Amino acid sequence: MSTTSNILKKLDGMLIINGKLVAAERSDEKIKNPATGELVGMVGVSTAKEVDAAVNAARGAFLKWGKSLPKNRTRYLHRIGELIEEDSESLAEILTMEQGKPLKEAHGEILKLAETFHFYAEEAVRINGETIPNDSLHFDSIVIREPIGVVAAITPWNYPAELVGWKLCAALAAGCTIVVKPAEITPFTALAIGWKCTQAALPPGVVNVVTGSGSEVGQALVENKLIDKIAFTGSSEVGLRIQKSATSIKKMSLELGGNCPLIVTANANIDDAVKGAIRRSFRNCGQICIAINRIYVDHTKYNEFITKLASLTKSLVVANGLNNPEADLGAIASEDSLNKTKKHLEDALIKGARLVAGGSRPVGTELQNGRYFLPTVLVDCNHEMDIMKEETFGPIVGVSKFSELSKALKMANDTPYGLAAYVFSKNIDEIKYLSSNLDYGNVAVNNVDAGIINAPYGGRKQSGIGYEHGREGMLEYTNFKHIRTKFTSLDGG
Ligand code: TAP
Repeated sequence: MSTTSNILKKLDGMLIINGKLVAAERSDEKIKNPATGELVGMVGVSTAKEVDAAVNAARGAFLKWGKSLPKNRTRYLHRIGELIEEDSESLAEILTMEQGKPLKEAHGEILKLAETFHFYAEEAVRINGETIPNDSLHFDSIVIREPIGVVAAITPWNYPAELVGWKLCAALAAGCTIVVKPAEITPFTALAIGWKCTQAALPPGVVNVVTGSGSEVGQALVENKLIDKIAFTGSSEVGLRIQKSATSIKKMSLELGGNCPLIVTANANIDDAVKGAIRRSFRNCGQICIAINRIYVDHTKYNEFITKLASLTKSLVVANGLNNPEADLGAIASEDSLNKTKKHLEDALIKGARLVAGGSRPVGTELQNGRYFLPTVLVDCNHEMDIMKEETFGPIVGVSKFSELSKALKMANDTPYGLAAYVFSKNIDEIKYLSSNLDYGNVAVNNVDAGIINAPYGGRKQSGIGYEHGREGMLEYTNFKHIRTKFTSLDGG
């Protein structure tokens, strides 16, 4: 039996509570491979008692972990990172089997997860405080940072490794303990990460994983009074529900949806812009919060851009990501994403858009049982169309032309979201104008990789509150404490 099947067998129907894999009381939830419809495994539907056990374990573990030496936390985080690297191929297979993305991409995600462990291992020893000037020499004020306590991490299915890792690593580095609730359709990657933590002999209770639906298990965590912070990534709709439904005061970071624009100016390198658009519209089948949903192209470059975009899109390979590790697109993870893609396509066509690539399921018997859709490009779009206003979270993009840069900027900002925006231009004044005025937490210029692990990453407006990545991502798991001390002067001053 392969290592991957061994790991899956070990995790089947399990939860991770207090440092142990424990069989869930109820484990009748089927996880199916979106590329084939085959069963990947059975997963636990945690009961209220199991959720409480996980939270209590994290609460108990916090007493020691929160006071542990930062350099010890560094050692554990590096060790887990190493274990993940050692098993990266099997972990990537598990990710592809439950999520559908091509194996090469899944492997890249697992390696980035390991990098996150190493990054926060180093940050753990840099939680510095401050000294504050007082109005008398007899007083000293210092401000220190202390870990918040117990964190509930609620994560989506599109990046099942990285989105757990950003929370888990930053929380542990800061001295918090954690209960992770991954998305119902991609639980095994999170369980495998939790299992790696137990293999690294992390003290029991520091990392716990419960599985089951958001409305029951996620909501139970939100309402649990022993949880000090909710670290959530998911849709704006669920983020708002979580914010409204907490029954006690808790810290929250909410990393939510996006509707990200790309502006291609008259001074852009069109080949680079097309390549960027392809990568950020169709990678992971467009199921990424920073996906390019809508593109605005200067009228002088419009025909060249759409011709090249359509041609390159048609050349992309859609395949079962396990058998074709290098495919450009794998299966779509969620039925909802597929349905929304079709709905946005239909809506745009009715309202006058032109279809220049994709628009249907790919053909081929190998793909017939999977959830697939061809990467799709719609041109001549406008803001009457849902595709230009709502996040699709599928392999489709809308393109529109503009004649004045100020109008392109206005359209790009015409959204309740504020996660990421993209610009292609070789003109320094255009770059300054757009990067200063785009109302987004992340702006990428002449590239489409808006996030790096050592820079803060977060949205504004309906895209959320709080930051992940970087030192800022770790400080989200700390509280300030001001300590003001009065001294009696020994020198008579
Ligand atoms: P959601 O449906 O919002 O689900 C996210 C998580 O919340 C899942 O674990 C879900 O559980 C859980 N959940 C659902 N209802 C809940 C409730 N009432 N209380 C507590 N938890 C609840 O999002 P999704 O469909 O998985 O992911 C796609 C969305 O995530 C997109 O909008 C995307 O833009 C956003 N996203 C944002 C970012 C950043 S960094 N801003 C990154 C990735 C994705 P179940 O799925 O098990 O029901």
